[in-house]
Amino acid sequence: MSTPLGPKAENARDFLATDSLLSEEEIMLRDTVRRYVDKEILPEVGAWFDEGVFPHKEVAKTIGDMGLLGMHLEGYGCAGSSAMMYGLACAELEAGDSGLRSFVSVQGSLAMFPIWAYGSEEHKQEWLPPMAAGDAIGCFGLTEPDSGSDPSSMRTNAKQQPNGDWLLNGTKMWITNGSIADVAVVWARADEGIRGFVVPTNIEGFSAPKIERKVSLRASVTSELILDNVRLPADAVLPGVASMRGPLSCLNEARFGILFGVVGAARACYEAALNYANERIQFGGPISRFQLTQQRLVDFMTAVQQGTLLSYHLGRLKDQGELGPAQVSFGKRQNTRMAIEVAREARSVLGANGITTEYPVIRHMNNLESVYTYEGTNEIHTLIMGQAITGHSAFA
Ligand code: TGC
Ligand code: FAD
Repeated sequence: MSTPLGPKAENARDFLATDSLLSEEEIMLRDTVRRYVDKEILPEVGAWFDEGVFPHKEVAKTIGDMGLLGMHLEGYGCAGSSAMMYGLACAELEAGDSGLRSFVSVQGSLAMFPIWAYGSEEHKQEWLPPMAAGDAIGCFGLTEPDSGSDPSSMRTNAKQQPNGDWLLNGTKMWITNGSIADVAVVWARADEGIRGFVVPTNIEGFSAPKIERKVSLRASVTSELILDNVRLPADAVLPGVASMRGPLSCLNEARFGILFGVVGAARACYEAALNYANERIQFGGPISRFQLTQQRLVDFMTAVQQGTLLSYHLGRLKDQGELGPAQVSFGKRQNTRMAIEVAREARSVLGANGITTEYPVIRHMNNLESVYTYEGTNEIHTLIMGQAITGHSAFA
């Protein structure tokens, strides 16, 4: 029987031959990350999820050596890759686990990016090279217990003392990498506006208790940050920004990685369902021969391919310097919704086996609940896009 696929589409993974939209260099990077995830992450990550652990030191060192930390930044030990390459890496990492992609997003886009974009030369020299190498870990403190979707209502405050020192007080909540971080970029309200602070986590008055009992992103560390009269020198403030534009611009970077990443998670769920359906025998043959199963598999494949095309388009726009924040919201919202729907439905293709972490699908499904909420919830991105097309802000 002749193949239903065109000459360039190698298999069910790439039905529309989307690889033809990538350069050789991009494919090489993508395949390197894919091999790393297949060899070193997938055999272990189910157990990490079960046990609620993330071996951050080993992982940070390996992916630092691979040049994936802060890879889209220039200089200071960073790889200076294109946005497209960063996105492709995120997709492969998240095909392993959203916790792994989260680690890379937070390190590169939320902790390194503000230091790179708004920090002093001393901040950059001190922190970026070890963070790029995976020798120092960063976190990003914006959300608070009473300030999630509306971060401009934050209460954490920074008061400058007569000698120039800053005194920070407040609590940050749901902070990825919080209790494993060497440095925290903390956003706080100062007299002149919202400021970012570079806080070494071994400083007196700083603590980061781990948040337990999560059933999502279990292979990722999530923490509270408590700032109890943390005294910082005058030069701990990021000099380059003094408004909500600071933290919100970092979110553009991380949301961009997510809109690629979740396609990797969806692809992993689709492929797990396809493989399972081809192997699982019921009524005397594989369940993949049933029309209803084929419809589900085709729906998954279609959704993943559409998500891939969307991510590549937005990646190219970003590399041309033409990607706006509302377009990032389009990608984050649409691809996350797509991934969570694929994961939920793929889980059911695996029947009872689908409820165990022997298979990756329910792990991805649970992880994607966090991804749906963090970096701007589905509703917040809907309203950002609503404002872009109507001109009316629903936040006012
Ligand atoms: P608004 O009054 O609209 O703007 C305030 C200032 O910010 C500027 N701005 C942006 N700049 C760059 N990029 C963007 N996307 C920007 N959006 C706004 C704006 O121009 C203005 O600048 P200036 O210089 O005039 O002062 O802001 P608002 O307070 O009304 O907020 C709007 C809203 C709701 C969209 C924003 O607050 C929002 O995005 N909320 C969602 C919060 C969120 O996403 N939090 C994420 C926390 S970090 C996280 O979840 C990490 S998960 C990590 C992992 O991957 O593991
Ligand atoms: P809320 O803002 O209270 O929202 C609750 C519900 O109300 C949501 O459905 C929301 O969409 C809806 N809602 C709110 N406002 C509106 C509106 N105007 N219109 C319609 N509906 C609305 N934060 C950090 O700063 N750094 C991190 O590293 C970080 N890591 C995270 C890791 C994990 C695993 C998780 C789960 C969260 C993390 N966050 C982090 C926090 C995350 O960004 C927030 O959870 C998110 O912004 C939503 O805030 P919230 O949970 O307080 O929900």
